[in-house]
Amino acid sequence: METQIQKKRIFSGIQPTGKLTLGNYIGALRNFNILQDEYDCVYSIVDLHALTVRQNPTELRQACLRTMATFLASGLDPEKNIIYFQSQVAAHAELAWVLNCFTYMGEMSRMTQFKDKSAKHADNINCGLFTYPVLMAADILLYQADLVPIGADQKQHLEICRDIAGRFNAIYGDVFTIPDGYFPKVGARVMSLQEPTRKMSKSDPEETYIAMLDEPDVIRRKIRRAVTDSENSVAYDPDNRPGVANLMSILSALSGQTLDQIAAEYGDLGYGKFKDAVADCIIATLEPIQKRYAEISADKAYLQQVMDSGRERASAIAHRTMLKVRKKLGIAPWKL
Ligand code: ATP
Ligand code: LTN
Repeated sequence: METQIQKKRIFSGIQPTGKLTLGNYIGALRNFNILQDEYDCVYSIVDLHALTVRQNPTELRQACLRTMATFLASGLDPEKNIIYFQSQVAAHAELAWVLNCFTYMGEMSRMTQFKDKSAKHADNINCGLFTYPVLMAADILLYQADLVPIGADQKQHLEICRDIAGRFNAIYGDVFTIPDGYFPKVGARVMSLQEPTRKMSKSDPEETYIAMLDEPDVIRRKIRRAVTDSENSVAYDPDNRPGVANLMSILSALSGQTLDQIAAEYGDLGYGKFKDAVADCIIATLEPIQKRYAEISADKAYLQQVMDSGRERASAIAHRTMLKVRKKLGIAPWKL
């Protein structure tokens, strides 16, 4: 008899806010591609998380479709991976409520993303922003994920997810799989091109990030203008020379060269030549993705089909977890 080996499950999410950046690609999307053969993968476009910041409905809709098309263009196969919109599976909001009742205010107020985002949106520090990590925990736990590919900025959120799951399991038995993080070896935190001590973020101004869909001349211009220093030598010293270190990490992540090899090759050639090499490498990586993006985003019927099938397959898994959770908690449906 043929024995089927159960693959381990991966879950990750990306917010449909703005344009996906090179940071999202190196920190997350590229790993999604590497992992798709070995694991059973579920990738969510987390539109409910995006609502923690005020959104324009038309722009949100466009960003949702753009994100889905970028996932597919980057090489994710919708047959092998479940790709879907978070808001289409009601169980996310349902489990988030349950987990809210197992999470402490003190835990949430320590979250650095909450502190950063509250400073950025001081006029709208809403409860959703505060409990954002609980919804993220619900995302992951609903699918019983073993591994979560994310950038370094999400480490703290994953730890909270593990804590909440452990707390729930300690009371009710083995309900949730406790997930591990999966981080890129290089490029887990791609930094802003203008303020290289802050992470590159798609909700910051244009010149601080490379968008995955930026045209080659835009990429060249942004890299040329990237903040470095006055030393004019290429050496890896992230504490004292974060701008150069960031460009070196980007080149290393995309080309496969080590930081030492990059320092040896570009050490004394000057920043001009080094920056050209970084821009060339980014353009060569993104160009094929951009070509596929143009084809895929024009094919609305295909996008609709991926969206519908993703919703159905995701719902089936989420439903099974929710039945288990409901039974443990003592809430309906019961058999009378
Ligand atoms: P926003 O600026 O809207 O908060 P973001 O750019 O941080 O968004 P997310 O959708 O929140 O992007 O993140 C999607 C994934 O990309 C996460 O796994 C996150 O860790 C990763 N990621 C985001 N920014 C970077 C970065 N600068 N370097 C590496 N990984 C990143
Ligand atoms: N919080 C993440 C996005 C996100 C996510 C998830 C990532 C929401 N749900 C589940 C991994 C797993 C962010 O802000 N980057």
